[in-house]
Amino acid sequence: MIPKNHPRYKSLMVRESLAAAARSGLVSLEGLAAHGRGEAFDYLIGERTTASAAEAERLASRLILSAVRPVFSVNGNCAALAAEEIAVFQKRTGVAVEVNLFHRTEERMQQVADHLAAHGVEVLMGECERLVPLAHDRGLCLPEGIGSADLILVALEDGDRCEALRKMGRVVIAIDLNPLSRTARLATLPIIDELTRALPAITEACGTEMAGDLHTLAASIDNQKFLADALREMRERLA
Ligand code: PTJ
Repeated sequence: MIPKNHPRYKSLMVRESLAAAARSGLVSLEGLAAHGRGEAFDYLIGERTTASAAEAERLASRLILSAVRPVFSVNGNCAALAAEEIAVFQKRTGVAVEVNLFHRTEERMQQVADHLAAHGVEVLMGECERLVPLAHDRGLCLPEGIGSADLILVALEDGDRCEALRKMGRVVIAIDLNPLSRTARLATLPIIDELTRALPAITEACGTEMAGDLHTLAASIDNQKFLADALREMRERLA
């Protein structure tokens, strides 16, 4: 039992719920390590949304509003941390939600989809094909989802998929607390913020921001600036 007045109450509760999700198989054991890495970077950035991340979140909402086929790619960690926020985000934006797992089994795919559906998310389901050229299972996706999306929102993953999607001409928004990760460095737009802070901020901005031409807008984004801003914030806190 974690006392409510514990100074790290929220963080400990999130850990506890992720540990339970790992025991049930919703989150992979590796996902717990990924969460710990995120916690460390969140500490460094001050566990708050920086002005630069808020700007990225507004930009993200413009990109999403400008996309014709936006898809949110959700893994076990995302589903366990933010199913409710994903449901609200989807209702506001109409974004398609597809489950994409690194530690993929058909059983886990269904488990993540069921968890999202139980929180009101409409999950795209069907026959996956290897449409993203990757040797591992993140390459498997739905032809009517990530396979034909013009914009893909990814969160809490570091690896080669973002690079592959960019090479396919897709716009990629990455929510990732680690500004040094491959995914953050290679995304069209990196959002260096915690998932459950970033998603509501993007949802809210969708109510005020305007759509434009997706690729013109994407080409105008300086992703290095957002990475540099986050690294500067972290350095300042360390100094
Ligand atoms: O559910 P699966 O099978 O698809 O497994 C997911 C794994 C664990 C494989 C996936 O999440 C992963 O590859 O994790 P990585 O490589 O550790 O990358 C996760 C990134 O997300 C790291 O850069 C973390 O800093 C970051 N991160 C962790 N928690 C959060 C976060 N970023 C934003 N908000 C968080 N809550």
